[in-house]
Amino acid sequence: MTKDKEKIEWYHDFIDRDYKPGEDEIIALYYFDKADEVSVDDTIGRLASESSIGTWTTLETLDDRIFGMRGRAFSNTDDMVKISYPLILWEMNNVPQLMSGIAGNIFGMKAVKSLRLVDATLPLDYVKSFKGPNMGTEAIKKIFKRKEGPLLACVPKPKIGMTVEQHCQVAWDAWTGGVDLIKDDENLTSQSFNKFQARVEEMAKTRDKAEKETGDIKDALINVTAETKEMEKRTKLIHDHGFRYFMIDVVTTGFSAVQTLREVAGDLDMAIHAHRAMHATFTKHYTHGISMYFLAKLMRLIGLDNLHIGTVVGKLDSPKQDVIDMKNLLLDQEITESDGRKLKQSWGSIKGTLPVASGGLHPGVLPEVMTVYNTSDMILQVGGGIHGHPDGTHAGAKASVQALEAWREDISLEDKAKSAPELAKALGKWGYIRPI
Ligand code: RUB
Ligand code: CA
Repeated sequence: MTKDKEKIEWYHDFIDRDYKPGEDEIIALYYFDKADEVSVDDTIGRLASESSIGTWTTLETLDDRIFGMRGRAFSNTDDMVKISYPLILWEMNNVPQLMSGIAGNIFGMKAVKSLRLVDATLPLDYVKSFKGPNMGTEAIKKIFKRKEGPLLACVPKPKIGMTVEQHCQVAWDAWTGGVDLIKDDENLTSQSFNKFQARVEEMAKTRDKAEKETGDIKDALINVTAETKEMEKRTKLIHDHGFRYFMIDVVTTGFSAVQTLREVAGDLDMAIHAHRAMHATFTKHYTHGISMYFLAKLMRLIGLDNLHIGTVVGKLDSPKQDVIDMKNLLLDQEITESDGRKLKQSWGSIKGTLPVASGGLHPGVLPEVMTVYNTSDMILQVGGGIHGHPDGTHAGAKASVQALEAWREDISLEDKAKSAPELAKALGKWGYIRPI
């Protein structure tokens, strides 16, 4: 520990390249673009210091015990660094506190022009303090009584503006066309034209009718996004109307609210659908922010049952390797390190989270998405690709189901279309376009 009183800076005391972190430590991986006026060591020392016990100057209040808790930059290149943190720094079952540390002040330091939290290994002792998903991948069996997925969801479009009556008509058309889940869009909550309680009540009636009509189990992803106490009330209302899922915009509501609603989901034995609207404000650029990969890790940890992770072929950013990495992160129990992309992670007994492919999908690209995901433990969400069908929502839903049948039967969409007129019409309008 630094005893030199004249010395002001002690950042380099947070660098220890001989250090071998224990299995019980959190290890964070950052990309950084350092400021011109500092060295790489100045930078990584600052990152390890400000994210753990340190500040800009040596302290008379520091003792060896506290110094022993410091973050240590133990491995780095000119733009990547791994920092280890003893578990004592972190409160169990408290994601906001974790992020205030490893994604807090350091992002604002003058020492970095840009900074990105790429991933962090969370030790099993920390992971075990969280519940994980209430159902996750088991929902396919538990709710839909099916041995395997994928589940097919549909979001009514126009995304907001429809009355409850119009919303339920679209839901009926999609449900009876073969869709399993009707998903509210991320910015539909309880506006004057579509009040939450009325939507829940009418959707329950529509669901019951659709189940009778089709003989299939139907559910909905009704968006509870609001202030936290209000979300608890809305979730209970959804539960009281017989739905097993509810939806939260997890980024705009925040980690604390999501942890609260995870408790509610456990009490009511429900499953949570996580929409990630606003994530791209900090995940999009690979030189700054927090990776979607690490956000996905936090969502499985807290216990979301479904999470949007991208389509590769659709309208929203979703590079193929990222989607595959996240799909594996959400479904597998053991993750291995891939240099610069992701760190190792054990999940213990935490259930898997169902990955959701959504955004610009239509029947012409569904088999391609299934090939990328290479698992039936997933959910496909199609909005415009159903409601934009030339013959309307019901035909659009049937065309999506037919495209999935083609994938299962391992035949081309053209061949399937010969006996599937709705699919033929969908291919006639959209072909195999990849919308941007
Ligand atoms: C998709 C949609 C979802 C996006 C969100 O509608 O409404 O909000 O999938 O993006 P459509 P992501 O099927 O009409 O494009 O899934 O990447 O979070
Ligand atoms: Ca949407």
